[in-house]
Amino acid sequence: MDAFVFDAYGTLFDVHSVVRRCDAFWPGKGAALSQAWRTKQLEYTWLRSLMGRYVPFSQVTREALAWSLAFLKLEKNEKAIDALMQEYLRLDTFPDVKETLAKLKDKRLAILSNGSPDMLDPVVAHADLRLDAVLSVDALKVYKPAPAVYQLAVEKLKVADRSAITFVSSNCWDAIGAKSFGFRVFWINRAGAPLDRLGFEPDGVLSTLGDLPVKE
Ligand code: 2OP
Repeated sequence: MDAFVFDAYGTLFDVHSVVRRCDAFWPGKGAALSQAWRTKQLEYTWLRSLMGRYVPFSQVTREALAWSLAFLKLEKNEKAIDALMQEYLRLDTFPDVKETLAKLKDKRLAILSNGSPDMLDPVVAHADLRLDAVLSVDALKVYKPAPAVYQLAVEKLKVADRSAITFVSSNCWDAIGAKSFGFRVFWINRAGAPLDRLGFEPDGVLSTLGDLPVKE
């Protein structure tokens, strides 16, 4: 395949390293806060796309955190919010990321993410990932799974056909959106979740990134 394109948050970067930081600020609430935050963050991307009211992922992420604190009746502490937002800029990669990308070194590798450049650039630099492109929806002002987002990868990677791209995501709805668009798709189903019923199925469902078939 010509190119491998990866989702960022939850696929290459482990967003739940934020749980520990949440727990430090609100002991015992880290998991609940991290879960509410991630769910609301994604909800806001879908709603803003449908409303035609795009704002960058950094703003969506901050607003989703503010909602989650109110939802869990935790005090709104600007210092803690700033610290948690900073955490997003230095997320750890999952353990099998580096070795998997190394196995793909003769392919073109890219990230295609909802993340805004002010979030993606630092986290990619922090992880020292070698990529041919880091593509943000911010160029289009619309979020995944809008087809235009996946089309961005076709254009920027200059592949002959969208089927020449292998797309990898741990977010089932993103994997299905990419399959609906026409990529070859692997869903990294680390949590063993059921497949979303959205009319399309990934070409493969894997439990870790390391299981990605790198041979043709
Ligand atoms: C991303 O990085 C949605 O988390 C996903 O685009």
